[in-house]
Amino acid sequence: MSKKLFKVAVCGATGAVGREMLKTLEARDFPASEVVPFASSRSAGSTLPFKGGELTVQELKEDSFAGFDLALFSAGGSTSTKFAPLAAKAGCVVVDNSSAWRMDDNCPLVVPEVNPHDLDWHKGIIANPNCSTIQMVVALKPLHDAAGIKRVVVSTYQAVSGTGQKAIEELENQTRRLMSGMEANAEVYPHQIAFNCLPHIDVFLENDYTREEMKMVHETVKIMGDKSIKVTATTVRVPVFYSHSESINIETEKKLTAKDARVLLAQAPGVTVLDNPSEKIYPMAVDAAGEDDTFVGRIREDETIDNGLNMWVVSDNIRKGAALNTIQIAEELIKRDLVRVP
Ligand code: 25A
Ligand code: L14
Repeated sequence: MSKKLFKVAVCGATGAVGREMLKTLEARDFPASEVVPFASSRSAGSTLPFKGGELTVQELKEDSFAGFDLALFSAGGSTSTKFAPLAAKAGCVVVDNSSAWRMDDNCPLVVPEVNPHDLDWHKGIIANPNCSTIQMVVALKPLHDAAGIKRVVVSTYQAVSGTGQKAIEELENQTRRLMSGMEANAEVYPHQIAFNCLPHIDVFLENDYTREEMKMVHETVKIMGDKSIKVTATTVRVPVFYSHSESINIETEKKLTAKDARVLLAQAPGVTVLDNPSEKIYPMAVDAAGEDDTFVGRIREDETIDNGLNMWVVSDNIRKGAALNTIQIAEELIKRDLVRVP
């Protein structure tokens, strides 16, 4: 990695993902000359811990980006829609966590283990995929390269932290109240989330799928760079704080045995295979929380078709699903000498 240092803006720094971005920049010793946290006026003046000291949160404004090299965004779609182009105009390369730019033809959608080469054509704004999509494509990529994936059927079990800090508190409060014989009020989610499963993430669309489900369909094709891959998804919110789990069924062109898949996945970057049923070893949300890797287990052949596999894929949605992937993109940009707006 080059010795050059970069001035980094973290936009949405007070959120669940923004806080994790600061921690990740620190933990990976990111080559930053300066890191400045930005959020809305609500949080301006508050402080966030960084490298043993504190950083003061600044209000994000139109003219905030002068002099910065990189802007990492996780402040929701409307903030990114407004501010990411201003940052790029000021010469700052943006890596954006929201859904705003992902399907824009001018923006690469990148998971560094899968399609780092797409960074080469960036025009200033790079999109970070949806958390459920990221962990799925990390596991699909080595299998697709070896055997050609035709179809994916995925069901997710998604943690509340994906929705942000308020949802984490809602699950805590509802659990405490219900255990004390009190009523649970739902504010963040449309129904009680404690002791429940909600087959509803993001909004319903005209085809009766949710937007979260259709993100998995469209983003997977864009990241894998293969329009022939068919994906169908059911996304479910479960009462888990950190880490999304996914049941994934794939159909491939060529035959892969479960053993073949285990070997391929064990060699894949960013993947840890945890698959020893006789010892009760398989990926679990509580173990993946706080880790960087995507964990894959329960790998078995689908006995209803010729070339099919089932697997269980778990990863920390705030880390690989958001903050870590964003910073890995920034690191890959540095490696490729692409931290400049063309
Ligand atoms: O539109 P999208 O793309 O679908 O994204 C919707 C939401 O999904 C999250 C993210 O929530 C986003 O808001 N998200 C986005 N990408 C994600 C991904 N890949 C993702 N989640 C998972 N994976 P979030 O909570 O992580 O981040 C919200 C941040 O956005 C800041 N923000 C909002 N409007 C802004 C803005 N920043 C700049 N300009 C604007 N106009 C927001 O900052 C937050 O950082 P804030 O200052 O407006 O509000 C933070 C408030 O939260 C309080 N708080 C924090 N912890 C607690 C708390 N309050 C009580 N208890 C706590 N424990 C802070 O005090 C502050 O008031
Ligand atoms: O598209 O609420 O990145 O779990 C990720 C978190 C959408 C909502 C995204 C959640 C968001 C999702």
